Amino acid sequence: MNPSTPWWSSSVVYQVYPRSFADSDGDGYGDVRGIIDHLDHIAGLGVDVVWLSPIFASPQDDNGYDIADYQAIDPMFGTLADVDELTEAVHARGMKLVMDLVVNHTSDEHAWFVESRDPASPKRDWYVWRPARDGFEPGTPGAEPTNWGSFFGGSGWAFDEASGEYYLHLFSRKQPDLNWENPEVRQAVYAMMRWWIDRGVDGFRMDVINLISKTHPLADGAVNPGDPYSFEIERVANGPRLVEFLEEMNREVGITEKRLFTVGEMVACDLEHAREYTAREHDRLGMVFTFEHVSLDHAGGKLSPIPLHLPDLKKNLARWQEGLAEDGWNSLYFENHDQPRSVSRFGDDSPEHRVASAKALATVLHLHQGTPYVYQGQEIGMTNAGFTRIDQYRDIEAVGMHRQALEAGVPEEQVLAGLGAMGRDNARTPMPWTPEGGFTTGTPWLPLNATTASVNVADDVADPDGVYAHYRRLIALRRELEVVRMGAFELLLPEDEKLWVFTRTLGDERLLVVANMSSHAARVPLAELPSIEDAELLVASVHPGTDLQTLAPWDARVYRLRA
Ligand code: TEU
Repeated sequence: MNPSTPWWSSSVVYQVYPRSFADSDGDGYGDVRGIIDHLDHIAGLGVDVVWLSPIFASPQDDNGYDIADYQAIDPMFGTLADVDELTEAVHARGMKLVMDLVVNHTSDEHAWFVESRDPASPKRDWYVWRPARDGFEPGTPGAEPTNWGSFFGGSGWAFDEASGEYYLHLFSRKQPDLNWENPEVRQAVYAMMRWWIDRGVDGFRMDVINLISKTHPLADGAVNPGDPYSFEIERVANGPRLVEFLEEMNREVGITEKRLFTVGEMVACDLEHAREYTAREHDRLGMVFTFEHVSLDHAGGKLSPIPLHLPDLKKNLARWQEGLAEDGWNSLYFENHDQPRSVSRFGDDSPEHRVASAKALATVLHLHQGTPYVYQGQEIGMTNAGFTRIDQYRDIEAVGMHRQALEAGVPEEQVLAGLGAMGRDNARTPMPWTPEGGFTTGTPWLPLNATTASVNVADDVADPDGVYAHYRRLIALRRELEVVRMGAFELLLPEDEKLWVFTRTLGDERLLVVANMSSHAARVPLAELPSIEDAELLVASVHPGTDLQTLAPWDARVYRLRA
């Protein structure tokens, strides 16, 4: 490999959502000790990096994405000593540990914000405080400083009785946005990041990091018909000082110098932005998470899902492959704690096709160029939660969206169907370690998936044809073959609605990936593909028939072509 190629370009990341991973003390919530206890499950996949969703002190309004103290562990998850032990255990297995960095906002219970509530405090300017709109009585309808909406519904501004002013919160009202224009805020964040690095952490996944620079002065945005709030994303995302802040952070924390892992989660991040943020000539970010490919099946919003049109997904990924081929770097993901389960969304979660479709999805994703992410449970083909009533949901976004949609007159049936398909709790049901559950000895904070008796770690791992074994194979293949890491990508048959076909080429090494992404047999137009004569079959999602002419449902194959 080119020595200037960063180490993570050969890595695979496993994301742990701690509250749902493993509960060691019976309180119904996963914890750090639970992760330590199950570390071999993760290491056994062959991954290189473990990313933990937030475990810091938090009122848990947004499951820990509302942080009250960046340097303390929430008692529900354990202690700092537990985290030190986890860090050591991760390193002992040759893996790296990446923390979630949530610094667009804090909790309203963070000491910084508590202080900031006092208009006379030196920390007043650490958050985004504004008086009521000109000519409006503070606290009355329409008096918010701008018409911005919050991602979780309602206005993006909360009124503070005591001072008569408003503070900005792009997420819940318990998640006030930090004012990154203030250099003291930035230095405090960098100091905290250095503190974690000194404790042994190897990098950060940066939550909504492209929202830290807003367009000033803050002003009303365009409004869609029928919507009281503006979501003109340009006003809050990819702002004029973002690059400056990212470079400053990189320098002050020593990100490039210490070869730390970074991935920036970015709403409204297109290819041009991604290139700008990840180009290697600059010291900004290692890679970004875009939302483009996980928004293709949303019509109006995420509560109005539409069936996925396979060509859209293939072509979107291909565009990013080409766009970041020469410079920058791709992250590759189908799932995380905010997205529904991919086997339910892009695959077929019926008992007949679940395993094969999970394996086919894994095959296509892991044969792209970039850093693949495996979200806990994906490696055993977990399905959506299957909730049918609002009282089953815990997610602040789901509860808020449900309330708002009902207020707007949307029939509840439709709302529940939307949440059932796209809601975030779909991916947050506890890890089913055994057919009986095995997540907790107490009452789990969110019900286990109803499929646990048949979809669980013990059964899947024991099956040589299971999903876990397939992931192991794919991850090993990335390690073994430079063409998987570095080969040029070419999408074939882009308009085919069932087949996902591409090649990877590096020198005279060439791979052909052919996948039937449907629950019906598919004919392969062999004449339009490179010949597989004498090719070696490296990976197959189902026991393949002898020829490639007709593919069984969810039959995904990787061939190494003869030079
Ligand atoms: O998510 C950012 C984000 O904008 C969306 O993914 C969000 O989850 C929502 O689905 C939009 O409809 C990040 C975190 O991953 C998420 O868990 C947090 O709730 C959010 O930021 C706030 O910190």
